[in-house]
Amino acid sequence: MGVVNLTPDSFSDGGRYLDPAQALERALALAAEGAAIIDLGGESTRPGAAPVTAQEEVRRVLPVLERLRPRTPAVLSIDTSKPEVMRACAAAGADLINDVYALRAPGALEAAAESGCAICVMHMQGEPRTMQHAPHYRDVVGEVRAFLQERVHACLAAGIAEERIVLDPGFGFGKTLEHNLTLLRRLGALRIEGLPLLAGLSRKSMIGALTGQPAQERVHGSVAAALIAAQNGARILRVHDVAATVDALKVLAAVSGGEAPG
Ligand code: HH2
Repeated sequence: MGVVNLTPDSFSDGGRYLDPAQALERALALAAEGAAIIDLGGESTRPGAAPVTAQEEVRRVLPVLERLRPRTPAVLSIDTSKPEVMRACAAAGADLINDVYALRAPGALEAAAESGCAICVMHMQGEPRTMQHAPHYRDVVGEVRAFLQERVHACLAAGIAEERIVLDPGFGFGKTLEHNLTLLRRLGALRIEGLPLLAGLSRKSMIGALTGQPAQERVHGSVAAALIAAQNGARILRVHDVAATVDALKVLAAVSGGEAPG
C-alpha cells in the first residue's frame, strides 16, 4: 500500500501533494513501482494534528480519486474516519476505507457497510491530539487484540462481511517505542479469524528513535521494519517508499519460497 497524503501537515510528506496534478502523478508513480493499493489521505493523524471538516477533506481527496480511478487498476483506499467522506469516495470508485478510528465515529459503521468497500479497522489508544502524552497498557498485545476483536463484531453486526475486513494494530497511535516493538515482535498473536493484517510503520517516529534519522531519511529503517512485519504475518504494508519495499519483499519471498509481491 503506497501512501499519498493530500494534506499540508502530514509528518513525512505534508504539503508535497496538495496540488491534485502532483498527487495524481505521485499515485501513478507508486502504482508503477509495484503498489497494489494506493492510500489517499485528506487529514493528518500525526500526534497534535489539527482536525479538518468533512467538506475540506472531500475537497482535497475527491478530485484526485476521480482522476486516478480510470487510470489504474490498483485498489484505491481512502484514509478517513468521516461518514460523509466515505460516501463521497465510495460513489467515486474507492475500493477500501482505511479508518484509524475503526468506524467509531457516529454513522461511520453504517456508511462503511453501505459503501460495499473493504474496510481497514485500526487500533488507537486515545485520539491524535493527545495520544502520545502517556500511552499505557497492562498487556499491549492482549488489549489491542481485544479491541480489534470487538470492532470485528461491530462490523459483522453492521452487515460488513468478514471478507471485507482488514485489521491493523496502529503502530504509533497511542503507543510508546516499547509498545510498538512488542506489537511488531508478536504481530502473529493479533491474527483474528484469519483476517489479513496491515502494518503501517513507514517513516514513523519509532524508526526515528531507533535510527536517529529525520522523517525523510528513514527509508532503510522503514524497509527493515516492513520486512519484519511481513515475516511476522502482515499481508499489507502501508509505506511511503514503495520501490525500496517491493525490492526487499522480492528477496524475502524468494528465500521463503512464497510469491513475489506485485
Ligand atoms: N498511519 C498513518 C495514517 N494512516 N492508516 C493505517 N491503517 N495504519 C497506519 O499505521 C496509519 C494509517 C500515519 O502516517 P501518515 O499518513 O504518513 O501521516 P499523517 O497521519 O501525518 O498524514
